[in-house]
Amino acid sequence: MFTLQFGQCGNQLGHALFSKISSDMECVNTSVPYNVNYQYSEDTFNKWFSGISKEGKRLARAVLVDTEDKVIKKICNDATIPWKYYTKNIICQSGGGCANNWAYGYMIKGQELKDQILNSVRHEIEKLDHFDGFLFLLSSSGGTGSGIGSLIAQLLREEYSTKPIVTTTVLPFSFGEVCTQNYNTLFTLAKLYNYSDMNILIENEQIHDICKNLLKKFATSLSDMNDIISEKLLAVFQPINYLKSSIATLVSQIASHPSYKFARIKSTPHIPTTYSMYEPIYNWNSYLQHLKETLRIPNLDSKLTDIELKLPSYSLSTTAHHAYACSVSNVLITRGTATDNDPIIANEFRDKRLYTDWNSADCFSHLHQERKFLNYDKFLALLTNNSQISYFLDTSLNKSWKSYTHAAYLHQYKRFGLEDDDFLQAFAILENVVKEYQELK
Ligand SMILES: Nc1nc2c(ncn2[C@@H]2O[C@H](COP(=O)(O)OP(=O)(O)OP(=O)(O)O)[C@@H](O)[C@H]2O)c(=O)[nH]1
Ligand SMILES: [Mg+2]
Repeated sequence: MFTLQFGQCGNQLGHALFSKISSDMECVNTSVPYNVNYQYSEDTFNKWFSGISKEGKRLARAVLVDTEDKVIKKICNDATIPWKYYTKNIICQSGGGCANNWAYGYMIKGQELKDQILNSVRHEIEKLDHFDGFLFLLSSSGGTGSGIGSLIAQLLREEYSTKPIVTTTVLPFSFGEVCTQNYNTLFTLAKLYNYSDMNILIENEQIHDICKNLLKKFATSLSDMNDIISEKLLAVFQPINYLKSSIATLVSQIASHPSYKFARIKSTPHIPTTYSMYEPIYNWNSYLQHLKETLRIPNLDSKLTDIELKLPSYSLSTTAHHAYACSVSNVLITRGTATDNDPIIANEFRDKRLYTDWNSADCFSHLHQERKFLNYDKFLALLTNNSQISYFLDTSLNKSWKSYTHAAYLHQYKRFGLEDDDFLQAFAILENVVKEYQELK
């Protein structure tokens, strides 16, 4: 895996991700024999790191890009951690950022920095015997991550046409942030739709609520949120002991149809570290049921609680007010020990009624890793490509369309070379995506 971190969000999230990987490698309570854990640690190292520094720290296989140096300085000066970045892979200007403007990132700053970024990527890849794929980390609503990230996805797609590009796109809060965020999200999602193989969407608003409701963090910080997002990503991407878990296989299981390339990660349990010894321990079946309930959608105008914000024991209404989203495909990843008394039976997810009828053969797979993840007795993630995605996209699209019809803020994009045609093309791509997801059955 080759990680590319863009902008404030991408870099802070990347830093949290590598720290979490290191914590996972260093867990003592693994519940597997020494040799199995050794293999897991070795696979983890090979997947995410590409060497050891002179001081004995793991060197992350990552390239960092930003157009202001505040965040990069902060994350690279963290001397307390057992890993670090290669200094030559840090591509950072000390300017004032891309002013929350996708066009400035894509048309101007991206053009200035692209050769340096691509050279760092090529240099890292030359060192590898086997190269699995790219993982992009960025937010859709600033200017650097969204604009430069989009450009680099496009250029890497041309240069490495057969290598999977997985993007993780952090979506903004629905209110209270900057006025250009909906246009930036529009352009980012439209570009990545063309150039990435699978785009994992993370909603900041939902992550914030997970921190508040499940971790009981009443003053949630970005760092708390990045911890949760990292757990979600790693629950999917940490090693699993079969070939099946390569990035290419995962992408082909989840996003094989060119019209449906968006995915989300539902995961459980997320528990406050300080209280974990008092947390109830559930059996696998309760967690599986809980994850399945996260696929519920409201019927008609009824409102639905987001099940990911609840504990598994939350008693669900059994009245038939809710249906399940229609999935293109789901991959369930379970981590921890299963026993005869507490087996993992994933049949619930094989229910054909959860899936679109044209993908029924390959719609579901289950991967398991005995080795505990981050000291959790059990941890589960559902990588899901389903119709729920249309809700966010539709809302965001409507907001940007409304601004566009009032010609609001357009000059900020046109002054960097974008034209009405670029807006209309991006709207057309995403409107089509929303329609395809809404029509899933
Ligand atoms: N989850 C999470 N979201 C973040 C973080 N930092 C910023 N964001 C979100 O990202 C969006 C802003 O994008 P940034 O990443 O700050 O922008 P940028 O890519 O640096 O672009 P410019 O600053 O405009 O050059 C907002 O929606 C923030 O809520 C973070 O560390 N974690
Ligand atoms: Mg920034």
